[in-house]
Amino acid sequence: MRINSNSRLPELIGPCHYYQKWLEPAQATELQIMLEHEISWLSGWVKMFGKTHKIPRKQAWMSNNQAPYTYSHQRLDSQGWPNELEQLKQWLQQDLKQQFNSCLLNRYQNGQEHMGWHADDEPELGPKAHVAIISLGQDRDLLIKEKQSRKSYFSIRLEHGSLLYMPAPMQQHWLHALPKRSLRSHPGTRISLTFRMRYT
Ligand SMILES: O=C(O)CCC(=O)C(=O)O
Repeated sequence: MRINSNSRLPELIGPCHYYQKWLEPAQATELQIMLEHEISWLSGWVKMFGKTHKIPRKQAWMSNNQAPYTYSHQRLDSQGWPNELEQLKQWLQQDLKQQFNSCLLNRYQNGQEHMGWHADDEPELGPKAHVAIISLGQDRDLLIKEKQSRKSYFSIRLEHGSLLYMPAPMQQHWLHALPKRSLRSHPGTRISLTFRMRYT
């Protein structure tokens, strides 16, 4: 698998850098099929306002030091890095000149599965949190809005094989979400690989 060297220059959208064809479509498809079969995709529940809710997507977690990922009383244990993801991590580090040591994987069965507004600003990510999202499968929209004013607002179409880089200090000032879409317009499955650098 090799990165498409024609699309190394990102498009700047709000506080993000978007690389439309960071992976060739055929490479991205191969990777998606591998991940569908070789990853243990877990359903999870979170507690909010005293009620337990099923998380509307499946997840998996990988970390260099095997540390688990925990949030809202949910715990994901680290799975081993498949060679293909280890390779992607190396390429990201070369292209973005940043280090990554963990990856949260999200699997959205179709447009009905989603992720609410949040920032990736957990203390473990440090004050300069940077996150890189590789998208595989069904195109989905990522919405971004300013935390304070809620006035600046962007929508980014995350395409098959794309890379969205969210550099520091974006997580301090912006929220992002992957909203629900209709089954008719978004029938397919999407996997996102969200690479991070954690300090615990
Ligand atoms: O699936 C996506 O692209 C969004 C992922 C995300 O926001 C996150 O993992 O924090």
